[in-house]
Amino acid sequence: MSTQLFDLTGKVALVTGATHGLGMSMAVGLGKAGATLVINGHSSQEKIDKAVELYKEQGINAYGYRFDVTNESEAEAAVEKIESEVGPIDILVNNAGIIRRIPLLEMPLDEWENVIRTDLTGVFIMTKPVAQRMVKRRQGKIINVCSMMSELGRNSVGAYAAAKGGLKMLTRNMATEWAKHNVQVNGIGPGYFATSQTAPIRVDGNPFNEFIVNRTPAGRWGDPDDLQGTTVFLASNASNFVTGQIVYVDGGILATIGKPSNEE
Ligand code: GCO
Repeated sequence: MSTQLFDLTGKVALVTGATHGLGMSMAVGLGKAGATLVINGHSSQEKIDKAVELYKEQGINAYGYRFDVTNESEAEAAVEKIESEVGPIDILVNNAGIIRRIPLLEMPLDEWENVIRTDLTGVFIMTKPVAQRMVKRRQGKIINVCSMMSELGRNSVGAYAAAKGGLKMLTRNMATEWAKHNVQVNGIGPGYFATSQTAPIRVDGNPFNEFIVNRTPAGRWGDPDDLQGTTVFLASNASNFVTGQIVYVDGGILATIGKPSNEE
């Protein structure tokens, strides 16, 4: 019974930006639960092909498509193509995102717009053609990758925080509009994870590294695999009456104000 609840056999899952990092780890979780994976990237076809090979090596049925989630006509055409070549998209994970660490007083408008366009508008652009089809079929699971910055500010990440805070509300609004069509929309908010995105702030000697370990009740950076259980849950029948929630997978960060560095 419980394994059936979480089984994704026969489902098609599109995970954006899943050529590396957290997206790849979430996608592996879905693939291991039985889903056929479709990943996207927008840099090079070579990078996408390499990632698809990595999935296949793990016994996962995977396909890769190159398109830009911020380009409406490309995203619409890709959804059309994926549905005719692979099958109806049952699960969409909006993972593609970027960050710029620039203080607001110095933030050039074009960098601000780039972050908002990718991390917030991109989710709207990508989700619309997928959800139109899910609503017609009366079935679908959408997972938006939020952040600690959906709840908290931090010096230098203002545009990212604005986008991820917006994404939390976009998630709730999508959930509101589509619940009656049996489409569930939830968010996953990763805490601080050891990925290439956080590599520049994880280097030895950077006080931020120690700060995060101290600020996280679990006392460590997240391992990308820590996201797989929540992803599978939100993609499966186990969560059929769960919608509009943001599940923070953060080792306890949001539960606490933190502690002084001299405290165990
Ligand atoms: C930062 C980090 C974060 C994390 C993550 C936290 O500079 O503060 O990169 O933004 O990537 O999103 O949830």
